[in-house]
This record gives sequence, C-alpha cells and structure tokens, in this order.
Amino acid sequence: MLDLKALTQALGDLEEELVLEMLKEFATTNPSKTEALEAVAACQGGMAIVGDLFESGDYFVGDLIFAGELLTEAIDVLKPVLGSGATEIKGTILLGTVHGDLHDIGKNIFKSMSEAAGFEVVDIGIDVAVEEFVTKATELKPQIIGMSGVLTLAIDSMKETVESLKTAGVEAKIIIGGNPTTKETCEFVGADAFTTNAAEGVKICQGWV
Ligand code: B12
Repeated sequence: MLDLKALTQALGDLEEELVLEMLKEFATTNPSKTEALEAVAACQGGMAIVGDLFESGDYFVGDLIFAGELLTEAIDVLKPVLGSGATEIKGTILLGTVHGDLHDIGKNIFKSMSEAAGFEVVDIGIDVAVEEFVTKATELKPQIIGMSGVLTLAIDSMKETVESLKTAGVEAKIIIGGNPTTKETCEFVGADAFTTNAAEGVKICQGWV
C-alpha cells in the first residue's frame, strides 16, 4: 500500500528517486482512480512543503524548478491510472494560465484529467493575455473557460480577463483554479466556480454540460 504521508514528505524533501520508486511500485498494484487521486493530492501536499521552505529561505528558485520537474514526472507515472478512456466528447474547455503567472503544473493536471473525462481541451498556455482569451473564446465558443493561477497577482488578472470576456459577450461558464482561489476571490473575479483540486474541477465541469 502506498504511504501517502511518506510520499508527501519525500516530495517535500525533493527525494526524486524515492518519489518515483514509490509511485512506480504503486502503479503496478492496479490502483483504482480514487487511489490515484489520493496520490496526486499527496504530491500536491509535497509541493506545499516546497513552497513553505522557499518562503522560509531554506529552498531557492532552483529548488522550485526542480520540484516542478519532479511533480511533472510523478504525474506522468500516474497518468495511465488516472485516464478513464472516455470515448465521447462531452464539451470544449478553453484553458490557460492568466497573464503574469508562469505556473502550469496544476493547469496541466486539470487538462489531463478533463481529457480523460471526455472533454476536448484547448490549452492556450501560460501568461495568457486578456485579449488572447477573448479572441480564442470568440473563435471557439467553448462551453467552459478554465483559468489557472497560483500567484496572488493572478486573481487580478483573472478579474480583468473575466470582465473583458463578459464585455465581449462570451457566454461560457468560467471556472478558476489554483491555490489562491477561494469563495471570496471567486466572487471578486466574477467566475462561476473555483477549486484547488483538479478532480473536483472536472466534476463541476461535468455538471455544466
Ligand atoms: C513549482 C513552483 C514554481 C515553478 C513552476 C513550474 C511550472 N512549470 O509550473 C517555477 C520555478 C517556475 C516557479 C516560479 C516562481 N514562483 Co513558484 N511555486 C512553485 C510551487 C513550489 C508549486 C506550485 C505547484 O505546481 N503546485 C502543485 C499544483 C499541482 O498545485 P496547483 O497549482 O494548486 O494545482 C492544483 C489545483 O489548484 C487545481 N488547478 C490548478 N489550476 C487549475 C485550473 C482550473 C481551471 C481548475 C479547474 C483547477 C486547477 O488542479 C491542480 C491539481 O489538483 C509553489 C508553492 C505552492 N505552495 O504552491 C510556488 C509558489 C506558487 N511560487 C511562488 C513564487 C514567489 C514564485 C516566483 C516569483 C519566484 C521567483 N522569485 O522567481 C516565480 C514566479 C514566476 C511567475 N511569474 O509565475 C510563490 C507565490 C507567492 C504568491 N503568494 O504570489 C509560491 C506560493 C511559493 C511560496 N510559498 O513563496 N514556481
């Protein structure tokens, strides 16, 4: 059985070999999707440890970069277990990290999980300008627009983007995700929903289509 606490700690300690070894072994035990989601959550907890150690001055930017690479590798090991192989397309999600923010690991996790649940995801990348969201949304007419951001400043970027989308007459449902998103920031931004958990985000989107 996968020791979730040990996994969180190993990721926080940036123990690459140990993290990958634990996950590869876990993947061979034919885990359920729920168990795989618990492993993702444990990894996310490890990233929170990395963030705290960066804030306290024990880790540096190089450690953040390494942590990002490690988490991407970790999620790659879990991807086959997370994918449910839905066959029919449920709807389109336009997805991007808002301007000023370069973080994309959480966005990519949400993308993989949405695709596995049958959504077509058009990912327009990181540091996405307001105009680009508006242009793409007008062109694609997606049912859902997902915005990601982990910096505090991302909340203002999200608000700006939502305002411009509404002014342009875009009618899609809007979901925001990333650590600083809360009920309050969601109201401030003018989005329809928020989450700090990709699996929950997918459920919300499924409820909309
Ligand atoms: C890895 C990392 C980096 C990497 C990013 C690599 C990459 N490709 O993304 C690099 C090294 C590039 C980086 C850079 C910086 N970072 Co940084 N980083 C992190 C770290 C450690 C982890 C972030 C992460 O990937 N978390 C794991 C993912 C899985 O979690 P998540 O993003 O929340 O996503 C989940 C959910 O929220 C949800 N989700 C996410 N998006 C979406 C979208 C939708 C639509 C939905 C439905 C769901 C959803 O699904 C995911 C899975 O459940 C955090 C610490 C932390 N506590 O988060 C700091 C952190 C975010 N960084 C921070 C800082 C300060 C910086 C830098 C300014 C550092 C510097 N001095 O240069 C730069 C900023 C660059 C920029 N302009 O964006 C601060 C932010 C402070 C703040 N309050 O604004 C943090 C909090 C660290 C800290 N405690 O100080 N960083």
